[in-house]
Amino acid sequence: MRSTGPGSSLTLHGLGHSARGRRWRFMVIGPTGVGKTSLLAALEYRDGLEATKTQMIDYSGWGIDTPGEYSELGHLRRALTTVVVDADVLVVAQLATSERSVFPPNYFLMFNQETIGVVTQVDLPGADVARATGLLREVGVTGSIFPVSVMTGAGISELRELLQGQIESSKE
Ligand SMILES: Nc1nc2c(ncn2[C@@H]2O[C@H](COP(=O)(O)OP(=O)(O)O)[C@@H](O)[C@H]2O)c(=O)[nH]1
Ligand SMILES: [Mg+2]
Repeated sequence: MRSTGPGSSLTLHGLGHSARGRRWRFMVIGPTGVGKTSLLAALEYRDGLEATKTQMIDYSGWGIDTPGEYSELGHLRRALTTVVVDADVLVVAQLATSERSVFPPNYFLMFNQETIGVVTQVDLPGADVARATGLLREVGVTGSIFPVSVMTGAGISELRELLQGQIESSKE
């Protein structure tokens, strides 16, 4: 389902195109409440705290937003394996204060796309970036890992720069 939202009016997108001839996209994946929608907003210079519950896969912004149910146990996670074909890069979100991942070991090794990790909400008390990084590696995230907070802005510009760099190289 395609909808219009604040993200669709941005010039940030850069209009990169992948080898398959459509716009270069990344997809943010992770359980409910980890901060996917807030992170996407912050990457687009929108207010990161306006997020409401994500009901559907949202293609309107710079990155593709997914409802947490697609990452959690059950039939919808199986659907994730078909949904990710719309993305060139997978951004896997792990909450900094969580002691576990919702994904099975090596889950992301089944995808051809590059996988980037984000450790979210690192401003929270009890945040453990090393533990969260270990969890992301266990589930098969092989690319760079960014500790981020939309509250403090930590890590946001670094992640944005990496994604913009990928857009630029997708145009070549
Ligand atoms: N303290 C803190 N709260 C955050 C951060 N990112 C998101 N949140 C809050 O966490 C909740 C879930 O965020 P949301 O983006 O909707 O998560 P999603 O379900 O993964 O899309 C919201 O109440 C956000 O305001 C963060 O970096 N720090
Ligand atoms: Mg959401």
